[in-house]
Formats: sequence, structure tokens, C-alpha cells
Amino acid sequence: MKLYSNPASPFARKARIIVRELNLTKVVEEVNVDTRSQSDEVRKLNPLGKIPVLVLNDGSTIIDSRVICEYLNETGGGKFFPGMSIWREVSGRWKAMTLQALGDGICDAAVASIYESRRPPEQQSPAALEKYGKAITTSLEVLAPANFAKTITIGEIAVACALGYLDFRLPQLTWRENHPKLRDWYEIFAQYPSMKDTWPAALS
Ligand SMILES: N[C@@H](CCC(=O)N[C@@H](CS)C(=O)NCC(=O)O)C(=O)O
Repeated sequence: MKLYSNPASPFARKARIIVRELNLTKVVEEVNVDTRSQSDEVRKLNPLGKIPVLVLNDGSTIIDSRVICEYLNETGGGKFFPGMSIWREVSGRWKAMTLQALGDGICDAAVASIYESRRPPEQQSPAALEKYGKAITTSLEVLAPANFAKTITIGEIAVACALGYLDFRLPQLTWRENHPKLRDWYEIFAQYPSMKDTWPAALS
């Protein structure tokens, strides 16, 4: 399988963490692509022009990090998506999926805000930037590590990737100052080898 990704993408990072946690590194080859300079190539893989994209050995393609992560979890026999059956741990499953949606939503707002700030100053929308900023700060306020799962799920992975992305692209937010509990939780989570091995970096 080929995982088209980029070391700067917080969405691809979730999948790259799962690849490492489930020892799938020998069956999943990571291919770096740049969505800016290789946008035509990326659109051939995913009509939306976004990464990550997973291409299976038979040539079929899976898009969107949530779908890719669930496929990798199933392939590797993981437990990052609790309660796959409606008869078991149903609440755990929806909690994990909702936490993932919140972590991904922070990334959506952060990525959109970065794209907006790269536009020529006269074309930037202060209202849009304010909206993205509010989405990030309000979401951080509701993230309470006391409610996180004891066994790591896709939800905690998504939140950790979001916080890592804020450090990487929006360090001026200094999110730790207002969220000491989240800071303490992240400090421990960030020590996982799979987190260290997927630290965000700009694609050169
Ligand atoms: N919902 C998608 C979001 C993916 C996404 O926004 N990826 C960004 C990179 S961080 C991208 O490919 N952006 C290229 C573009 O929008 O042109 C997912 O979870 O996979």
C-alpha cells in the first residue's frame, strides 16, 4: 500500500502514527507529496486535491484521514476505534469519533487560516481569519483531558496531532498558557515514539 502524505500535514500524521503503532511500516510505503507544487498529481489521486490518500495494492484508492485511519486500524487489528459492533462499547466509539472530529476541526481551521494568511495582504479576509481563530480557541476550551479515554483512541491521536500542528504553524497562539491540563497531557503523549517519529516538518 502507498500512503501519500506530507510531514507537515496533521491529518496525514494520524495515519502515520497508526502505521507505526500497528507495525505496518513494512506494508505501507509513505510517499511525500506537496499539495502546492504537485497539485495536478495530487488531484489525479484524489479529485479533492487533498492528502492523505491511501492506494491499496489492487490500485483502489481510499481518501480522507478518517476513512484511511479506520482502514489501517482494521488491517492492523488495532483498537483505536473502540466498539466496532453496535453491541459493544457503543458510547466509547461515538466519544472517540467525536473527539476525532473536534481534533480534525481544529486542524481544518488552522490549515484554512494558514492558507488565508499566505494570500496577498489586500486579498486576506480579517473576518475569515477571526472565524478560524475563534473555532480554534473555543475548541481548545472544551478539550478536557480528564474525559479522555484511558486506552488511546483515534480521538486522542487527532487531538495530539492538532496541538502539534498549532505548535508548528501557529506558535503565536501560545495555547499552553490558558490550558495547563491539556499541556500536561500533551507533554506525556508527545513522548510516544510514533509521535516523535512523525514530528511536523516542512517538505523541502
Ligand atoms: N478532511 C481531510 C482534510 C485533508 C486536508 O485538508 N489536507 C490538507 C493538507 S494538511 C491538504 O491536502 N490541502 C491541500 C489543499 O487544500 O489544496 C482529511 O481528514 O483527510
